[in-house]
Amino acid sequence: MKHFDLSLYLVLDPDLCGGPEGMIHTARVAAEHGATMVQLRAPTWKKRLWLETATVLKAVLDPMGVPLIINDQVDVALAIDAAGVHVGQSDLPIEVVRRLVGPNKIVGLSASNAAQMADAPFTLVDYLGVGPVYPTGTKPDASPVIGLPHFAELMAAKPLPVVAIGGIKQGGAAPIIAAGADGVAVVSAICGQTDIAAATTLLLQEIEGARS
Ligand code: TZP
Repeated sequence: MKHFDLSLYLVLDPDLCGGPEGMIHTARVAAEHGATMVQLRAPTWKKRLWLETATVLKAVLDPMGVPLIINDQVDVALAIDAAGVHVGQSDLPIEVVRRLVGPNKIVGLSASNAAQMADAPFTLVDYLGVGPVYPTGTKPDASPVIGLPHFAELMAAKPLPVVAIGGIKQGGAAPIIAAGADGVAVVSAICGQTDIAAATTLLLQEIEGARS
């Protein structure tokens, strides 16, 4: 049975986290302090580095029960038996991804507007990553900012569990949960922070506070 918790979803970035070693350290500390999922995302990497880093990340995260999701590289996800894959609108089509990974892996899909959310093949996808909700400097080619009011409208009709992404910092997570998201995905709010443990704990407290 697939089990996952989108509450606080860390997306690792090589530049912001300090390369593979920094990513592994960040993932370990964040998972120890309550991050519920970790995604390896490195659009410029060669495949060998993907494989090596993903192998270590899985060894770190598995004992803590934190699923490792691989961005885009379905072969790497299969090679290391990752918990799942996350793909964007221009990556392999979901039908192909699901055929390759089988029924038991977690499959996430990025969506940045109502049409993409409505078009998501919801029997084949486990969750949607919706954003950018706020302005972000982390992804230069990100889609237009959705903004909180429209994000709340999108949440009213969500066909699948949703993790919000894009510019989410302390203070920005609670309104997203209040708007109906199942969790928040962050890069720079954790990656590169001087106190990763504190950054993770504070975000988690904010998310839990918004739910209660
Ligand atoms: N997809 C949409 S926005 C984004 C990604 C990968 C970057 C989010 O980074 P940050 O630092 O949390 O704004």
